[in-house]
Amino acid sequence: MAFIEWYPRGYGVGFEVRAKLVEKTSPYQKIEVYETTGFGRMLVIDGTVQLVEEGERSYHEPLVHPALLAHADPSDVLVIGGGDGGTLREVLRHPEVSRAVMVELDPEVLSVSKAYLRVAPELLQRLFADSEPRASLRVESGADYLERNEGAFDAIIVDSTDPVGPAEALFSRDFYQKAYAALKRDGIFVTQAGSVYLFTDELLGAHRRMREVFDRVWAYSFPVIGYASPWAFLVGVKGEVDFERVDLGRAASLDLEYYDPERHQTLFQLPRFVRLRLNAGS
Ligand code: AG3
Repeated sequence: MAFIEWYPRGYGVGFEVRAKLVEKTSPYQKIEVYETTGFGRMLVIDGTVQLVEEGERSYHEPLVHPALLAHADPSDVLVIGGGDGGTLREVLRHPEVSRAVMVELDPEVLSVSKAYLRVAPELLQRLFADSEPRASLRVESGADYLERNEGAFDAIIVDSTDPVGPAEALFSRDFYQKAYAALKRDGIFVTQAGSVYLFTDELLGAHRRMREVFDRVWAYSFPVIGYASPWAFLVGVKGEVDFERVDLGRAASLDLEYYDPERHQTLFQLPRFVRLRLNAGS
């Protein structure tokens, strides 16, 4: 048996699966967990692969660590989405982080993740019990939360689904403006931004809108296990944060598996036509 996620133009990314462990339909989306034969359990939302247990770090590391290592002192961090807990787990590996907030829209993603995924089960448990000393959970829309928290965060990390349905708003100019306002004077924003080859137009659109809002914007990519790779990420900064430099001293104690801070520049390697289109803003 196989599960295949179909991308545009008949491009599929598939896994051999043994069984479907759960399927739930929330008011927002359909959530499924499969047992794969080679990569542990797999979380699927609305037919799109969110993670495989044995490979999720290839997404969570490049989403979280470049941004936090580029910021001089990321003490207040906001995660929007990321209900499986993997992003927050990586955030909390930074001792500089004194307060992290995860804002997830769909409580069903949280409970399915806690019950079925071995990504961050204890962390989710502690969040539910409000007993995680450095982190807290809010179940609501990220945009609403941002509006009430101007100037509050050093870093904002968006771990969303694709820009259709419930996550579409997280790629709008209006949302980027709210995120910019929720950053402190010097702050960094990072978001997953889709498949470089298969969602190129979406990537370019998000990049263009971010450039209208942030002081500086960078696009980068990483090969993620389970997605149509390379996968794109977009960073926007406010004030004095240079995303081309990361703190290698702080990086050394993180013991990373995928993202290589010593080779930070390789993140910026993009296919030439994509780089040219990003630069041209079209
Ligand atoms: N967030 C989803 C990234 C987008 C995946 N898209 C796709 N497969 N079409 C991942 C959640 C992990 N914390």
